Amino acid sequence: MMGSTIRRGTLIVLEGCDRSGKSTQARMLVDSLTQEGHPSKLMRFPDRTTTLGKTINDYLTSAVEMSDQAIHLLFSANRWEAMKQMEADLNAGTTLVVDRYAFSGVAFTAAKGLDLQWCKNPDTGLYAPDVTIYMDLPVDEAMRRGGFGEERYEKEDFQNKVGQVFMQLRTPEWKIVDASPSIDSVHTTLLDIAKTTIDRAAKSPLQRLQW
Ligand code: ADP
Ligand code: 2DT
Ligand code: MG
Repeated sequence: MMGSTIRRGTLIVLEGCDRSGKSTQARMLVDSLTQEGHPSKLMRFPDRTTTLGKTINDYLTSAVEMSDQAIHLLFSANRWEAMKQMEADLNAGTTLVVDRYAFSGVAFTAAKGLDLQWCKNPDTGLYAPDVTIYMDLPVDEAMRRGGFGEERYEKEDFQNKVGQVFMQLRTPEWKIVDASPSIDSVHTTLLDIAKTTIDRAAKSPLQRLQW
C-alpha cells in the first residue's frame, strides 16, 4: 500500500523495589492496552526460561553461588539475548511492557558495592526505554505486602540500598509513580502514561541506552 507505514511499538519499562507492584501492573497494562487496540506484549527480566535464565534462577534461589561480577554479566546477557526479538516486535508495531530492565541490573549490583560505571557498561547499547516508570514505595510498606519470600536480595537492608541506587540512576524523564494507592488507581496512572508515551514514541526513532 502506498505511503502506509507501521507505527513502531513503544518500549515501556517498569522499575522499582521488590513488591512495589511491578508484575501486577505490567500484566494489567498489557491487558488494557490490548483491549484499547494497541498490540502489546509482556516481557520480564530476568527471563528465567532461557538457558542463561535458568542459571540466573539457580543463583536467585541460592542453588548455586557465583561471583558478583559473573552474575551481573549474566543478567545483562539475558537482556542482550532478547534484543533481536524485541527489535522484531517493536518494528512490527507491538508495544513491549517490560517488568524490570537494565536499571534493576545496575541497582542490585551497585548496591553490593561495585563501581556504578562498571555496572552500567555491559547494558550500554540495549534499546532505550521510551519511558521508565519507577514504582515508588517505602521498603517497610513493601514488606507489609505479604512479606518477602526466600530469594536472595529479599532483605530489608539490601532493598534500601537498592532504592538508593535507583534514585541515583533516575533522570528527569523518569515517571516516578506513588505505588501505595490501590491497584486500580495505580493502574489508571500507568495507563495514562503509557498512552501518552505511545503517541509520542511513534514520531521518534528507537534510541539506544547510553549512560
Ligand atoms: P513486584 O513485581 O514489584 O515485586 P507484585 O506485583 O508481585 O510486585 O506485588 C507484590 C504483592 O503486593 C502482591 O501480593 C500484590 O497482589 C500486592 N500488591 C500489588 N500492588 C498493590 C497495591 N497497589 N496495593 C496493595 N497491594 C498490592
Ligand atoms: P523478580 O523476578 O521477582 O523480578 O526478581 N535482578 C534483576 C538483578 O539483580 N539484576 C537484573 O538485571 C535484574 C533484571 C532483582 C528478580 C530478582 O533479580 C534481581 C530481583
Ligand atoms: Mg515481580
